[in-house]
Amino acid sequence: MTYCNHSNQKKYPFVLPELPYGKDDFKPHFTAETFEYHYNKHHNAYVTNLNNLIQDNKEMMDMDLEAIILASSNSNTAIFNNAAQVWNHTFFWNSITPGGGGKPTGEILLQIEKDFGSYESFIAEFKQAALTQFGSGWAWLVYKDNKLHIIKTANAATPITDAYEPILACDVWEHAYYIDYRNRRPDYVTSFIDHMINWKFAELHLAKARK
Ligand code: MN3
Repeated sequence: MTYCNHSNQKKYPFVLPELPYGKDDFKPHFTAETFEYHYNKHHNAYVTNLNNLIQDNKEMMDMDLEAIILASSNSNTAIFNNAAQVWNHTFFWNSITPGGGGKPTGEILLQIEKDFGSYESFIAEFKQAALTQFGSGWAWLVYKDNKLHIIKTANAATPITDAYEPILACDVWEHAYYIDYRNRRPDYVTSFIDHMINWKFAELHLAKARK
């Protein structure tokens, strides 16, 4: 089983996946400089590190990225951290789209209203998770046991090791917002929610998770 066809990669050598939009497309919420650091430097470094770490590991060289994440999660911190960050970042870049955000429609809205009571309650809970993740980490909308949940993970930790189906990811590492928002994580999270969320991507994953 694959959690995300966009984020999983079949085998070594792993690559930096292309962004599904231009680096200038999110202004003023993200500038091109944010992408130059966050994507071209941070995300790319995880890819390079992962390839270096498994280049002599015959077994892992034939595994897909998700299999490496699951296989290393309790046994090899360096491989896990880099593999999970390659996956998490690819999922994150797909979780945002230019002109996105705001209240969704359709199936995803119905499921949000069923599981959180209202869109407003969902936003309040998502913000709470994103703002209370101490230090580096992620806020996630996930699906498990026929229900949406909001969770947060520290550092490279990823919901797929707990068999959650990821629906949306918000990177709350300082490197995600420091260039455009300095230390104002709340303003970044508000921009993410109001102007960036890719609800089509979320709906695709909701449909997949329900099967
Ligand atoms: Mn990041």
